[in-house]
Amino acid sequence: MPKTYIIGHLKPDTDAVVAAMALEYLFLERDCFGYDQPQAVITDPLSPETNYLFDKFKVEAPPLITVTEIGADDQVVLVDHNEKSQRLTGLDEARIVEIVDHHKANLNLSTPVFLNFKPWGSTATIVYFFMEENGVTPDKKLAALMLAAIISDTVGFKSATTTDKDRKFGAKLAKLAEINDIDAFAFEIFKAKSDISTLNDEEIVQNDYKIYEFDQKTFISQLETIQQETLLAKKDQLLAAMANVKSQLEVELLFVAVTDVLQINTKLLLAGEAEVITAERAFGGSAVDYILDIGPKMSRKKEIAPAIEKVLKNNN
Ligand SMILES: [Mn+2]
Repeated sequence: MPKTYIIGHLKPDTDAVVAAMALEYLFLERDCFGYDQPQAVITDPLSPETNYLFDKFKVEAPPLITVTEIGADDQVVLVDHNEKSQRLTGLDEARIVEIVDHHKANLNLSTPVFLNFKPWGSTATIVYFFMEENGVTPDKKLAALMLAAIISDTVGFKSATTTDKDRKFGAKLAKLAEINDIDAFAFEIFKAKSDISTLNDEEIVQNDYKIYEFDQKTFISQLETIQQETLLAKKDQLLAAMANVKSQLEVELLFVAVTDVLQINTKLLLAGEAEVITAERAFGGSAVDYILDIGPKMSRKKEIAPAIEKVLKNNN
């Protein structure tokens, strides 16, 4: 019997994993979606933050699969991503039947699929909306994880991507999860997110990155942390690691955003002179020793990547 795999992006964050689990829950509760054996899966290991949350709430992680497990009769629902560069490598695009996402669409599929895009703060917010529409209530643990996903993606409802839907559904999920102190829960999540103790410098640079096909191929990674100063203190090692990653991944520009989620501030680490010029044009100000303070901008999706893209477009 065919299966329906529900898959988040490569190097999944909490939202990608939890939104997949929440969709599985919804699809199992309601036959009307018509999916055979819906199953949330991951295709890369969990982040320390997601591991922390699964330990805390004693929830089992979705199984880790490889592309060879997806058969010719199986279907795939993508969550929290859409473009090819962020999908499971080798995934046959003909398997995709639905996409649930809150990122900019960059698609050219050859067949019609269900597209559920909403410009909200997290994919978990969108899945909660579908749950409400269908009269489905997540259980207590899933509610806690969905709240965590919203908090993680919106940096505790402080990112520019936050919408009223995130706040409203976040409050409902907190009630279902019996979490009274949302700020304390957010701080726990930020602490877990900041834990990069098991990573070497190149892994730190690549911990949460996206490659954008702008006029120049551009790598932007983001470290959301409560220890911005500690991270910047090892700037020289990070710059060396950035140079290595830049040549390994064959990107033309490489930026690492070090975002202090408590102070609400981002400092951009710049891999070289081209990045310095681009960043100064995009955000104003002057870089000092390959660091540019871009102030309270925290959203890669809404603030950082678009500003860089605009400068690169105007260059040509
Ligand atoms: Mn997301």
